[in-house]
Amino acid sequence: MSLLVCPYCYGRFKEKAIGFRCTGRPGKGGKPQCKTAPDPVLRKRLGDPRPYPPVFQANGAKLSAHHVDCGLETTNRVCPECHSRLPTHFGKNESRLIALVGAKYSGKTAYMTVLLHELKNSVGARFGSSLLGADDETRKTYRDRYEDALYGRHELLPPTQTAAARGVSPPLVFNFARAGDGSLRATERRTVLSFFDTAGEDLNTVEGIEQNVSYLASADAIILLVDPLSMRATKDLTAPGAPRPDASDVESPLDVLTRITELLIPELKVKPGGKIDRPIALAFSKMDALWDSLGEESAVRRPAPTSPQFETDDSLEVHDYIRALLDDWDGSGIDLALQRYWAKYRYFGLSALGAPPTDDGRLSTGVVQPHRVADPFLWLLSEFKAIPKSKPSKS
Ligand SMILES: Nc1nc2c(ncn2[C@@H]2O[C@H](COP(=O)(O)OP(=O)(O)OP(=O)(O)O)[C@@H](O)[C@H]2O)c(=O)[nH]1
Ligand SMILES: [Mg+2]
Ligand SMILES: [Zn+2]
Ligand SMILES: [Zn+2]
Repeated sequence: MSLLVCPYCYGRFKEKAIGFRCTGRPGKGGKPQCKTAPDPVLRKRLGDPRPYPPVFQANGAKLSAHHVDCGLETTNRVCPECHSRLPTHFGKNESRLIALVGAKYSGKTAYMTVLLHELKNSVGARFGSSLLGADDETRKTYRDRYEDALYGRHELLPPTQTAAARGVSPPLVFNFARAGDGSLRATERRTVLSFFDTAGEDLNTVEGIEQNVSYLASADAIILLVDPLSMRATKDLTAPGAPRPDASDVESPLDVLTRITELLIPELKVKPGGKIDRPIALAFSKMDALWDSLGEESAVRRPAPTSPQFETDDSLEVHDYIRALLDDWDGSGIDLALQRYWAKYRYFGLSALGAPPTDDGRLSTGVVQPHRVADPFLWLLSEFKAIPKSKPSKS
């Protein structure tokens, strides 16, 4: 049986190794109540210093276990590596880790915030799906730190702190659920999703890379966000007033792609001449700043499809369009690298905000107007067979 991967620490283990955390309720049959205390494992791995009842080992393939000390049954299953509480039915459902990476300032935090918002709302309506934070921490952090800023106060989010500066911070973990075939006995299909908001700089430092290695190597798929404005050739195409990154400060998209590739090849034991067998979505962010340079009829400017399946033809048109743009933007090295080292890749063009922000870090139109943000994610879900996809009309 294949190993499971913890959505919180990316540790790998067998289902049987899953641990249990006692409920901490008063004992049964004259047995004492188990005491709560800070859990050194949880504190070390995820920086959580709060007190919890003890963890014990039992058959992790079962959904509950009896704690001998207090005689009580518990359904609170925990990761053997970091002691995080695992999502309900973990190990019985699909669990997919999608890594979101990109250079500093490429738009990762804005993208993650808007993507999750879209998954809850418009994508939910389109696919009959729901997205719920898997734990209290995720629900609270997403709402307080991300959603309220962008959707409530219309402010951009501050640059993400590096791993070294912020210490450990757990990823956001969600349950994506979709009703089955619509029949009466519709079974829900659930996918556990884990998002880790990396700081772009973390791809530059040794500590940062170490943290990212386990994250990237455990991921089932990668979304690599690329800021088209970081490519020199787009300078004259950028809408007037749209902020551009300081070229001396950000890494080129090809450098980031090369680094990820070099990191994964040994980690995944790719044979010489072989390819990395994880799908990678290379998504150009901030396309709003380049609207006017794209043809009126461009597939990238077209609104995303609304049908309850992934539209393959539409996606391939966007893919081809971006590939052609890459040539214009002196980015053909990116395509060569993807062809050579990655078994499955696709290009996307999107905008999280819909319009360039103001200089003082606010939304210029006052509202978030996302464009095609869910595309890369839906492509990956369709690759995982978590949502249906249409057949391409030409092959
Ligand atoms: N035009 C435009 N600009 C965007 C968009 N999303 C983000 N930006 C700009 O890009 C800047 C960086 O965005 P972030 O989301 O903080 O980027 P990041 O990749 O998380 O950056 P680090 O955390 O420093 O690695 C923002 O301050 C915005 O100015 C977008 O959809 N359109
Ligand atoms: Mg960030
Ligand atoms: Zn874990
Ligand atoms: Zn107990």
